[in-house]
Amino acid sequence: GVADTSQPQHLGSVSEIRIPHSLEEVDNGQILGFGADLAEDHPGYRDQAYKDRRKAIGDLARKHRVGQPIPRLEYTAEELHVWATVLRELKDLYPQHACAEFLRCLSLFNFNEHEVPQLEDLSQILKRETGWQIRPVAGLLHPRDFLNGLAFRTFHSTQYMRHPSQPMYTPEPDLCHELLGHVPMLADKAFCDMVHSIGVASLCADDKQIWHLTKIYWYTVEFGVVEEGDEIKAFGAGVLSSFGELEHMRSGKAKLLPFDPEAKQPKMSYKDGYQQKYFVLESFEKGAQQLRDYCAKITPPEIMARLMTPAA
Ligand code: HBI
Ligand code: FE
Repeated sequence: GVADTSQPQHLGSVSEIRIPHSLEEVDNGQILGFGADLAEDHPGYRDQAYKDRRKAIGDLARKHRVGQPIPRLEYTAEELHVWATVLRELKDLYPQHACAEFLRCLSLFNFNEHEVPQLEDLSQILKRETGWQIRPVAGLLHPRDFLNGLAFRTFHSTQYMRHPSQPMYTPEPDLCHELLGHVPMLADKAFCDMVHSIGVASLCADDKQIWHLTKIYWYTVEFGVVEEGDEIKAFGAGVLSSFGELEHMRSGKAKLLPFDPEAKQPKMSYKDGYQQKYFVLESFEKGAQQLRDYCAKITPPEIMARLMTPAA
């Protein structure tokens, strides 16, 4: 899975809040986590060619402007090999463990081992299916900016590949995580409604509320599971991208609790070990309703009226 390096101390103070009125006003340049030099615990730390490549791809994202097509990349044979390895490993897990919505959406994208998908093509498919889009970003984005993007039905996605030495691990978001973990569910309308409410709620949120929303995002979009008949299926990107995490979730060693956005969310555990608690949605429709209600409690009516409209 992906380790989340964001911590509450990175958040700006309440007085600095600027409520964006459009996606253009959402800053996609404030990257947390790894800079161009990476860090000792990053698998690419000693690989200058990898660092240069990652930086060049990040620079394209920094130059990208809303409304422009996302630049197409020519991925190297080595990058393609990483993609193919991760895809092969994960696609065998999906039929048994992923929820029906994930499986239905996955088939829309035609992911295969012969080419690395282009963000622009995936963004077009999302626009058609749910009105969502992808905006490229150079790395782990500040939580406030990342969540604000969701209010404008936009998912900020990295475009570089994880380091080839560890195809099943990355300490930061990378293309495999975004595409195999996040992008499929964004073609499902009820899931999108749920995530959109998290985004709208973030617009006027103070730092404490941003931190609460970050945890809500974590326990749904990253590690969420959903009831399906008398089974529990996964839709969270972090669960679906890790065989060990899937086994752990189903082992009975972890607690399965009903999802409640109003409740205090437990501390996120990351880096070492699996989640101790997973939160179960009754359905995406119910989750969307719960988050809409939460959102309405912290968001002024005029912002609700302007943004909580159906996707075009
Ligand atoms: N940035 N690029 C990127 N991708 C993510 O998945 C991501 C992020 N920033 C923050 C974040 N996810 C979440 O952990 C929450 O802070 C919202
Ligand atoms: Fe993620």
